[in-house]
Formats: sequence, C-alpha cells, structure tokens
Amino acid sequence: GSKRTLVVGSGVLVETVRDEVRGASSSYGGRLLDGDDDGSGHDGDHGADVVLGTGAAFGDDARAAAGPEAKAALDEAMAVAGSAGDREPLGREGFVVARRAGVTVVVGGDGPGLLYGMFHLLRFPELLTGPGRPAERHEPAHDLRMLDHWDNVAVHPVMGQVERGYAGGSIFYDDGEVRADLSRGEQYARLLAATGINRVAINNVNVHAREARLLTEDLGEVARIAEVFRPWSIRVHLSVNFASPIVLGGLETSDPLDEKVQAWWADAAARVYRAVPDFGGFVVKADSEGQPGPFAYGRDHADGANLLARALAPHGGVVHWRAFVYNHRQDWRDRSTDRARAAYDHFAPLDGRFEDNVIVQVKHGPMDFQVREPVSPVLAAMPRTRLAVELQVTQEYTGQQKHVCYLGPYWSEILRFRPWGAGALGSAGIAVSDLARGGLAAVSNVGDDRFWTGHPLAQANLYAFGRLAWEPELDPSAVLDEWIGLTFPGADDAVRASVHEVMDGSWRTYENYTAPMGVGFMVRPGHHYGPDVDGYEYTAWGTYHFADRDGVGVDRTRATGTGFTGQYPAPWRDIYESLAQCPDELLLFFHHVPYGHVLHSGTTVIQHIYDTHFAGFEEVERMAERWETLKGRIPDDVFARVAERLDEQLGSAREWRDRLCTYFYRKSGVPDACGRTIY
Ligand code: GCW
Repeated sequence: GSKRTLVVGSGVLVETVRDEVRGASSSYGGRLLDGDDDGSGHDGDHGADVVLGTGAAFGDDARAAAGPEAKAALDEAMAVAGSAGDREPLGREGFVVARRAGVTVVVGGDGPGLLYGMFHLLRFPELLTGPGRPAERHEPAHDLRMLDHWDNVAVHPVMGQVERGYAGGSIFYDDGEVRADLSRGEQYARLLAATGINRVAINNVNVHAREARLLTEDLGEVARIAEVFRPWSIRVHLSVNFASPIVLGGLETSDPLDEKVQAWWADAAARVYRAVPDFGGFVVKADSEGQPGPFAYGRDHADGANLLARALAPHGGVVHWRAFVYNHRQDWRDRSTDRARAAYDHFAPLDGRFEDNVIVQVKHGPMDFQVREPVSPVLAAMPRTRLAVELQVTQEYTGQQKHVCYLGPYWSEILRFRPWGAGALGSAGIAVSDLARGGLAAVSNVGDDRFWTGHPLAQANLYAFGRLAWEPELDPSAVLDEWIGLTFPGADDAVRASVHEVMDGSWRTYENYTAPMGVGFMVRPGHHYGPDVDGYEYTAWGTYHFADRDGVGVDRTRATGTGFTGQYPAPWRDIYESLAQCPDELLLFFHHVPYGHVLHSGTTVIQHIYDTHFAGFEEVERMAERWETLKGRIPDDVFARVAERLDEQLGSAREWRDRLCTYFYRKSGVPDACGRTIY
C-alpha cells in the first residue's frame, strides 16, 4: 500500500535498502522519507508507517524523523536487540521486527541485518498491516551460508559451460571470458540476499587451466564480480587448483611443506586482497577425481589445507577444503574397498590438526548426493574441526531440473538428524546443523535460462537452501508456501494449494521410481540422467548394488561387510548394523538381503520395489493432471515450461519403473503379487 518508509543509517547496505524502498514505492505506491522533504521525514501531522534502521543509527534525529507514533515499536525493538541476561546483543546479520501503534520497525544489528530485515517484511507482508505484534528477534544459525558454482570460464569439452548445470549457460562467463554485462549477476545477487545467502564461490571446484587464471591474470574480472555482490552483503570466493604454484607460478612443486610454495601462496593471497578487499577465501577439491593434491608429496589433507589457510589468515579469509576424497579407480572385483568409508577414513584422523580458518566441507551423505543416503558419519567424527555440510541444489541425481523434485524435506531431515540419538530421557542429542560450525554450502542450480533454473519449480530449491541455512529448524513445507507466495503473487488459495500439492511430496515420488531403499545410482554413466541399473556395476567408481538372483544391496556391516556402520557413534552404529532395526528406506545402503526379506512395512523387498515404482509413476501422473488445472491461472510461460517438463518426467518415470521392475523380475523370478505388467 502507500506506506511512508523511513530508512536510517549509512553505508553500502543501508543504501541498498534505500534503493529497494524507493523502487518498491514507485511500483506499488508509497514514499521513501528522507532529508529531502523538510529536513526531517516528518511532514504534516504523521510520521513514518515503516521505519528501517541499524541499531546504532537511532539517535534523537532519527527518532524525531520517525515521528511519535513510532516510539513504542522502536523502544521495544531496541530493547529486544540489546543484551539481557545471558543474551548477547544482536549480531551484524540479525534483525528485530516490531509493530506497535500502526508502525512497523526493523532494527538491524548492522547493514546486513537491516537488509535481511527488509526482505523479511517482503516475505511476510502481514507484518506491515494490522494489529501490533511483539518484537521478534531473528539471527542466522550459521555465519557462512554459501553457494558454490560449478561454472567453467571456458566451455569444457565434456562438462560444458556449467558442470552439472541444467539451466543453460553461466551467468558469469561466456565461452572463455567473464561477461562484459553482469546485469544478470546483479539480479542474482539480490535474489540470493533475499534468501539469506552471504557467500558465493564463482568457479567450478574442478579447476581447469583457463579457470586457474582467475587467481592471477583475471583478478580485475573477479573484482568486477565482487562489486556486483557487495551491495547485497555477499562475499566472493574462488575455487583454486592445488597445483597453482606449478601451473601458474612456474615452480617445480606444490608440496605444502616447501617454503617457495608457501611464499607463492602468501603472495597470491595478498594480490587477491589488493584487488578484492572483502574476498571470502578459497574452495579446494584436492586428490579427488583427478584433481591435484598433497598426496603427490606424501603429505596429508591437513598439510594441504593449512598451507592455504596460513596464506589467507592475515587477510581474514577462509579455506573450504572438501572431504570428497575417494578412490575413483577402484577394481569392482575388490570387495574390501568401500567408497562410503573414504571421507571418514581420510579425514577423521586429522581432527584437531586444521588451522582455525579451515572449514572441512563434507557432502551430506557418504556417497554422492543420491536421492537417499544416510547422513555422513564424518559430521559426528571431527569435534575439533569446523565442518560445513555440502548439499546439492543442482539436481544432478534428482531429475536434472527436468523432474519436479522439491528437496526441502530431504535437507530438513539431514539437518535435523541427531548423530547420537535423541537420548533415553527425551533430552535431544546434537543435530547435524549444530555440528556444522563451518556453516552450509550447496552447489547452485542457476544459469542464464530465462526462468533461472531451467525448471521454474526448481527455484524453490534455491530458496529453501537459503532459508534452511539461515534457520535449519524451519518446516520445509512452510518454506515451500513462502516460495509459492513470493513466486505467484496474487494467486488465489486454490492455485497455491495446487502448486504445493505438485511439489511437496515430489522428492519422495522421485525416490519411489528410481533406485530403491538407499542403494543409489542405477543412472546412465557420465551424464547421470535416466535409468541404467547396471550402468556403474562393473566400473571403477565404487558405486555398486550387487544384485544377483537371490538378493540385492551392499553389506556395510561390521559383522560381515565393509564395516562402514562402525563409523557412526551409538546408537546409529547399532541401528544401521541390525537388519531388524535398520530403517527400510536405507536398508539396501547397509545390507545385502534376499528378495523375500520382509520389511518393517510388512511387505517383501521385491514387492516393495514393484509397488514403489508403480506408485511413483502414478504420482507423476497425478502431478501432471493437477498442473493442468492451473492453465490460465498462472503466467502462461511458466505454465507451459512446467507442463513440457512434466511430460518428460512422465516418460522418464515410466522408463525407470519398467526397467527397474523388469530387471528385478528377471533377476529374482518373483512375480508381482498384484499382477501388473512387467516386461
Ligand atoms: O557428483 C559428482 C559430480 C562431479 C563433481 C563431483 C564433485 C565437480 O558428478 O561432476 O565434480 O561430484 O562434487 O566434486
């Protein structure tokens, strides 16, 4: 409505807030009150309807400008922003919202908090109208909320412009160069700030020759990108190649204990900070899938990570060192090697050896972003290390943005997982999100596609990641409703309900028609789209299901298998070990079982495979029907793009269903108890 908004404070981020209010006022009516009127914002007989400011800025002048009606809300907000008892004063990124006497006040801890507070009002417009509301204090659970781009500067012959990107080209690069026009990046920065993201790594963790040069020759270009993010409180990070001293510096070694190597990195870091004073730090994939690393010199990953950490420390930067280290040249005949064990085996022994500014970044599961995996045991094994949990927003293994797959519920389960159980007396154990003292990171799903994410509904995953990184305890279904409300403004309740219906259960639907009970993969090697049950079975990648005529699954028990269950603390080491206690949805991740094994659900493994695959396909049919009802009730282009992708999803789900059912029928010889068509 025609709100009169006063913004107080100074600095880049406060200016951003002013610009936003000015823009919103000119589109929706209302007015930004500033010094231009009569020296105060107070004109005629009433002051501001909305007051936004950083805590430090509310002196007498600002209070006078806000007008007498704002006093009650302002006093209350300031009190809640302050310290009390064992409560600390509001941090820089925190904000307080209060509404009294018809005035809404947002107090930001500092510029970032003010920015987040403003977006909070846009998300919950009811805070701008209606009756008073007691002050609410909001602060992020994690200081580091990061998106990683797997964007290449130069188009890679196999992986293209964006590795595992399903939304067109890169918003930063165009075949070999940083884009001259970064306006798309500006919109992206604003979008990310609105979800609460505050860090972005702008290049692929697989750092090829062209991309390596971002660290040296192209620093001016990196600075241009950083400039785009700065007004939105987002710091830029670079993925770097561990062999940079050789590749870029002409040295003969990149041994972390070599003094010349150390000096090279110290110099490199100093140069980066001269170009980008608020640079965030480095992301490193080392000794993984062909990337260079410390192993070449007989050093370990603490030596490697500390090398970079020491170079960055004087400037306030951090190293995100990825724990995704495993043998990708495994012999499938070798049953003693278990890829799931690798991250823990490499990293848990190093706990306590990392510098303070090292963050070990751990994929949420022990394998690789499958539709269902247990939570990585590394997250409970390194109490003296700052860990970050890495999620995958880009849908590499979850339908590649051709399928609807809302991942909020999955991430919520992961972040709420309690590695030490919930305690016999009901006292909660520690949640994974509390262990992640290095914050959350996720691979972005955004490209230069007109809908940003290829599938318009995949935007919800980007949104949910930001929201859950800020507050891991949020209900993912409510987060979905927030996204629907923001994306389809003005839509009626029935439209919202239909979109919700299509999306909310879509992760479990995807699971239903793909690899069963946590066994994973079964995708086409290389691009990872569509079914290929034995595609990886005899390869070097360590991703096997071991199906034969009698049964299926990976024996990861201590008693008879790879011993992976022993990487968990109690009670999970025992729950997962026990065939009787292991949750159905993870059964084939932990156990090799006969097809006739009876699940907790009461059905057999083989019948469960048939049932879930038929059900999954039917769920997609219902999603598509439901979507049809939205024709003409939401923007046509969005409707059409989603409809077209649902067609593809339907065909793909059918293919998954029939291949999986046929495969297991042929292996087991057990017919479907319901007599459905199996080929
Ligand atoms: O999931 C796998 C992907 C690779 C990726 C790798 C990683 C960037 O298939 O494309 O490489 O994970 O996380 O490093």
